[in-house]
Amino acid sequence: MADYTPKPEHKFTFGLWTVGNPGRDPFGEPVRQRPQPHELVHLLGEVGAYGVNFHDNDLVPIDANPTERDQILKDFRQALDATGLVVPMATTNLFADPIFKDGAFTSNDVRVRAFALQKTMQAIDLGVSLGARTYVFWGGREGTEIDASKNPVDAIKRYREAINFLTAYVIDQGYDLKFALEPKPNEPRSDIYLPTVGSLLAFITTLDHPEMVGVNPEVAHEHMAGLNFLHAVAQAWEAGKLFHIDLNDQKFARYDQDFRFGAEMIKQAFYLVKFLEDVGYTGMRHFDAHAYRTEDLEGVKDFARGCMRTYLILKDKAARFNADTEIQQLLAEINADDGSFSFLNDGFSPQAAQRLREASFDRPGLGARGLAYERLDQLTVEILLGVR
Ligand code: DIG
Ligand code: MN
Ligand code: MN
Repeated sequence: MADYTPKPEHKFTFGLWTVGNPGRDPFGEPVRQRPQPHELVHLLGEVGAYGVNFHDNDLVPIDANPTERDQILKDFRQALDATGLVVPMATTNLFADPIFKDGAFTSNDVRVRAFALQKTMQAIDLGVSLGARTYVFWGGREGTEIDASKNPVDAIKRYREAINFLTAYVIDQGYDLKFALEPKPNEPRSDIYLPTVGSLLAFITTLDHPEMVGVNPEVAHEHMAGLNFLHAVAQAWEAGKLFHIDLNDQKFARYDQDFRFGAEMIKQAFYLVKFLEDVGYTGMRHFDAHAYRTEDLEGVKDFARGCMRTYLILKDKAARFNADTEIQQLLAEINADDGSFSFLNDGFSPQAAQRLREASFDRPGLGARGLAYERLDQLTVEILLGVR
């Protein structure tokens, strides 16, 4: 029987806000106690995680006094030492406090924008002090309910100014830190700016230091937009911008469900794991998800174990797919190339254009060609069903 036990080399990480989620939702009060940060580190150590991430205020409450802060950080560091967990990523909570009700970096109030920058600088310092090398920006409140309130061009410019200011701050501090921008199309705002991976990849090219900035795609968020998550991740990877990834699951056309990885759309989860493993993605496998509201603390541990176990099972399925001779034979046939158009491999040249003009094609024959995708997909499904 294959071993699906999580190990440090798998780089599975969770945010404090995931396993610490008390189960509140818009229609109900918390159903679980929120453990202390150091207790959550021990919980993650118990289930076999590699690392733990946090928003500044997941770790240090926004109104904590210096004594409380010092104690929290002392306990947190002791738990990291005791469990061996690391802190690969940190981020700022720029969405919970009422001050951010109309945005943080894109707020119409310059005082709010300035406060958001100050808070983020302090949170970057905190994250770096605990070992973070990746810094995530999720602009949950950077959006609108009414577009009369804000010119979207101003909003984009303000977001750019904030990221430019903060990359310059990181350079000035000499931090070894990269930024990963996380898109989401809506919720909590009716519409959120820069809503998809594609939007952010375009935005990054307009920054002062684009080399420091990548994306943090989340399964649920691209699904909320009705998009193919694998395609979004592949474009980010191909652009050298897949700096982090938020794994979870989600029914299409629903609110942000942040379900356990693989809980809803197992085939999409398989293609994602296959991609990450095939291309040799070396980043964190971060689960930005939380347990069902029905669960107690033991259920939260089941949730965390399930995220990691499903990833490892799908990694094993991907290896089976890659080793399946019938599948690989089909793929070889589908992608067969007799080299007769290799003169196009180097792109345009007058010679290539001339040869192309002279080429003839069996258009009806090419149109009639059977591609055996039904067979290929059935074989894929049978691997997932465990009969191959
Ligand atoms: C929500 O999907 C966001 C926040 O939880 C956090 O800022 C980010 C970290 O991965 N994901
Ligand atoms: Mn989400
Ligand atoms: Mn996320």
